[in-house]
Amino acid sequence: MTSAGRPLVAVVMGSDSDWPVMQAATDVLDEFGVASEADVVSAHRMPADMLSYGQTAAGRGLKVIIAGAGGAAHLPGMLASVTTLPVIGVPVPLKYLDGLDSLLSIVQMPAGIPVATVAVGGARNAGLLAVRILAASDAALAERMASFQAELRSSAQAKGEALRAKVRVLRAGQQPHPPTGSGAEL
Ligand code: RP5
Repeated sequence: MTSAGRPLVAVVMGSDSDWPVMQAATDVLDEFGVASEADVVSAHRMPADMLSYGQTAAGRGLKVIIAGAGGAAHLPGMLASVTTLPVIGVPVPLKYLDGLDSLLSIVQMPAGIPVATVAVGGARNAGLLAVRILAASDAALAERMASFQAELRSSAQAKGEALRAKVRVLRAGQQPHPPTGSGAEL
């Protein structure tokens, strides 16, 4: 599987203004060598095209759809309603309401039509979730995910080691306080 092959993951968004957030999804898919396509598919401004995109996605060989939108963010849910593919929703934060509007629009789906919603602005995790979905039936990709997670662990351990060293230095530089009630304070 290479990022130059036939796209397996669609990264779509309601507007090109979502791209600064959504690019993290295509970036991480590239890191894992998973081919993806990126496009603007607006649920409100081009509804017929959006429905057609969702209806033809599986037939074009796509396996996962990542859909990001902001505000009244109906794109992920509407795509999920016209495809059998797993859909991952990315709430894009806009100028007002800090993305809470996007989050609630995407996450509160009615029973029967699931959208796997990531955190506000969580496009990188959306890409990683898409990799995990594909890795469930791709041993080589699962191996790469395991290596990635091992690197995360090493990095977190190194942070702990650095923090412990910092605390040791701070404490070594502090004057010890005399115990209270010992009379030393008189
Ligand atoms: C939503 O409207 C898009 O997903 C975007 O987050 C938001 C604003 O779009 P623009 O006005 O910037 O094109 O549908």
